[in-house]
Amino acid sequence: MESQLTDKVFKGLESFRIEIPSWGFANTGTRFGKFLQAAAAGNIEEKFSDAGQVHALTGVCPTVALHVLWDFPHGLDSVHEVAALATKYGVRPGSINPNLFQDQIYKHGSFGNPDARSREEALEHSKDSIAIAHGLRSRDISFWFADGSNYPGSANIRQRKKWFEECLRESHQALSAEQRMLVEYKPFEPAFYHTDIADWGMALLMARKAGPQAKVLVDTGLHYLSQNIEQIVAWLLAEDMLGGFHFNDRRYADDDLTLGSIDPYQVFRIFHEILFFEWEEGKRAEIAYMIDQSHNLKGKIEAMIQTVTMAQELFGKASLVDYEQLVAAQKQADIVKAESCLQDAFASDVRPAIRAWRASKGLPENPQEAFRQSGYLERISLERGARNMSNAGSYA
Ligand code: RM4
Ligand code: MN
Repeated sequence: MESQLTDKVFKGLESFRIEIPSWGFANTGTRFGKFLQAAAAGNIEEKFSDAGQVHALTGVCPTVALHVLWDFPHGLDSVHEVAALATKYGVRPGSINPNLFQDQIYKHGSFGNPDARSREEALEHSKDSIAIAHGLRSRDISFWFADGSNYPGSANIRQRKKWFEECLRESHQALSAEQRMLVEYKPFEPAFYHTDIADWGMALLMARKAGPQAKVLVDTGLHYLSQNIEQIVAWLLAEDMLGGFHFNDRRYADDDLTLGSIDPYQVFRIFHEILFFEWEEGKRAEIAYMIDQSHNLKGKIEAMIQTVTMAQELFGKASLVDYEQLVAAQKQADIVKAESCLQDAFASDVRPAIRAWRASKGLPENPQEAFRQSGYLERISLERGARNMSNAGSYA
């Protein structure tokens, strides 16, 4: 690759960091069962240890997304322990995810629940999550709501919208000046008739009503098939309302497949819209890149390294788009030339440049191979195996 292009890839990689989720290291399953892995993390210390490995080998995952219910067994009182573990394993707490969908009180929703007490408890949990984030100096609190209904007529859709607005506004008031509220959306599942925040437009509206520190979070797996996600990204950027991403890939719905495994060109196009925006505006977009995947068959740490590596490749490719040429071609309505700007960048093999960048940072050129050589997986499989394999959860 020409040195000018290598420079572009280096520049892109310098700015690219991606957050990994604590829940990606735990044993998870499908609706039908869990297939256990001996090496899975069973507690917050093990999750930090595994995340620390991914960061040590890739150098680009300095933060870990945490789920309040799963990672803070004593709520706010767990903050010190979590902070100490983060220091011990060389990664920082990242976005804090309230859990407003698992407790029994959320059977009919959280902020949209017709029962006032359930809404109050949801609000309490939301404020606790914000306080936890504050205690850990985490900037982002990511809200995802499972709220919705399964049958026509069973929910007052407009009333629930009002409750959502109220609760989000009140949560927003609890934010400190440097914190942000990210509002995620999902078209369906677990609700199969209506979902309270079902698409980016609803999330945008809710974020606007919540307050100035609220932005939209785009989870790439949570759209209807064939939806143009990069257009959503471009519009949110133009409105200064894009807060961050949950990256994953899918073939059908919320499949949680590893990023780029099905449609790498789509991820490239998303990165392109962001980098093009930054080039035109001459400023960085304040976006949190996060992974939201849990792997039930692939090895968890390997899958995470594979995802991070793929994200770097696609970001590196998007960094190669020649904007001067692109803008000129767009102006002249030269469709083929404009399209080629993207296709040429996408077709470029950036892997040698990425390996060189890693070497320049003292990182292993092939993090996956380095992980396999490290012996870490064998060690944790032995240490955790007996506990993990006897712990077969049943869905029946
Ligand atoms: C949802 C959504 C959220 C995640 C939960 C567990 O589908 O993607 O971000 O926290 O799953
Ligand atoms: Mn998500």
